[in-house]
Amino acid sequence: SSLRVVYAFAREMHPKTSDVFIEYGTAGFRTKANLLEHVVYRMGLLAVIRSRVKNGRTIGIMITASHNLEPDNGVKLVDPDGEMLEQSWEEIATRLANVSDNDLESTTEQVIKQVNADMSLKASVFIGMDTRYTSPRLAAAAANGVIALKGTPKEFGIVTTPMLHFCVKCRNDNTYGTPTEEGYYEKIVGAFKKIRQKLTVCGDYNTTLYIDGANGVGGKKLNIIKKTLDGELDLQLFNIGGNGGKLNLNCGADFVKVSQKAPVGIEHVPFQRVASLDGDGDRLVYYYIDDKNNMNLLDGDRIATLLASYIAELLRACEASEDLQIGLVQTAYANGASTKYIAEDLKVPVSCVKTGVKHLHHAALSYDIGVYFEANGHGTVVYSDKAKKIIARVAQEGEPEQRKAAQLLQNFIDMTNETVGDAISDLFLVETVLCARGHGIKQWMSSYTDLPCRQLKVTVQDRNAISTTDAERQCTAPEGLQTRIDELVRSYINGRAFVRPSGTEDVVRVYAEADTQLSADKLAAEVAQAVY
Ligand code: 16G
Ligand code: ZN
Repeated sequence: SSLRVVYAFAREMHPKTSDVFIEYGTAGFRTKANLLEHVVYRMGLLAVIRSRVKNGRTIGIMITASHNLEPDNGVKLVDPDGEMLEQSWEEIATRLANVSDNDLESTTEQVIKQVNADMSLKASVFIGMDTRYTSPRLAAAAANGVIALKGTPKEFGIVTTPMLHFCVKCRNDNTYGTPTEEGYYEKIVGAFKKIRQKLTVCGDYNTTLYIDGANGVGGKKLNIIKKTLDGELDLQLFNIGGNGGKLNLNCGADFVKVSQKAPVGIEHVPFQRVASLDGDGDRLVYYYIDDKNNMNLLDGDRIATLLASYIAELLRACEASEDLQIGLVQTAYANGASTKYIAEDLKVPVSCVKTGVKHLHHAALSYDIGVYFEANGHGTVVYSDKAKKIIARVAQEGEPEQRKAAQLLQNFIDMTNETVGDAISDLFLVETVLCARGHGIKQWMSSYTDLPCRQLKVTVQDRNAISTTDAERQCTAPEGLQTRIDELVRSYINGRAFVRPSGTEDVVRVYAEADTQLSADKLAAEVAQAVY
């Protein structure tokens, strides 16, 4: 059959060159770029099958290893509504990635039967990639996989991960926007401009914002956006590639969050707010250096609380807060001080789920308006149809003051990339809230005080020997480890610690917080010892 030719082609063009087992993890497949070509080709095949199971709706393939260093790369699939691949398909993806070239044909047939795909349907696949030099080759392999099963690939070239999610969503639901990079700017940046016309720059807010682009795609796209902003925001871009800056190396959101250090490549001015993006533009943290040269970090928890408190404020102004339940979703990494602030000061319900965007996103959908953020800066806001309807009604029919608030909220919703966490969209949301309140970075920082914390990673023989429960806050195996952690934690004021196997690296992660940095460091080190 013609499919025979396809599999023979795969064997020659994108052969499996490694026997190392690879798994579809928290964020798809991720490893050294030179081990990925056959995997990506096969994800092209799988995306076509998935598209047909979804009646020909478009599926996305993103080539990126996010905040990892340049030699790594990765691939993940995006579902029709712009969400992460349905969890039950992760095992299928893993199976298809690991079979030998000889078994690829029979395994693909098996998968087609198992998921009951009608292979006579049309199939559409959007492919995007980050700035890694290995990405074009991998994107081409993905396209070959799509073509092999007679699907239609559309390559977007270099885009942020959230841009690809956005385009997939728009292609399948044209009420959401236009499925192009320009369509993304039109909707998200357009909404920001509309909102800025309604606000006046006042108080301690100033329009200068420094950007740490991690030498990745996000900074490059902000450089395009910058030219279209007239005075609403004065972006000073650093680490946008060039000048010998290496992707994610000592810069970017992950570096800033984990090391709690300022990135290289930036001219620091005391109290100047800096927005730090990760390599594929789906994470955002802020920081500033103060007059004592101390680093002050405003992480995902801080962004979540800022957005949630502002949305709650607008809902009250719309007199819609009775009808609409807003909630916040975090993970075990959320700083204890933020959780306390949300519950006690904002009085917003807060829940904790396992690490990984899909878990947060899913939990956020259970609220009328769900705000979710990982401490590392990945997050967004999702609005239910009910919320959108009520807000639209108030915007039309409310009293003048209510109407104004509801219209602001509508722009706020348009500015949000609801499909996934998005550094660019989140940046505009944050800047909007600060501007609306006339707040500078110090006022934002003053809402609560973070507990000092420390993250470590430990290399062990088998990280999967560690099992966790209660949203990763407790471990159930190996025996005795949790008891030991409890003992260690008990001797610290405001102590809290947990361990979990990483979903993206062959390590165990340790998190600790306590009343002082010294204590947090010490507790983390002791817990790391206990893991060995
Ligand atoms: C991935 C996840 C991120 C999570 C991180 C944890 C997505 C799109 N990304 O980057 O949400 O925080 O993994 O990594 O889900 P770890 O398991 O290695 O700690
Ligand atoms: Zn990322």
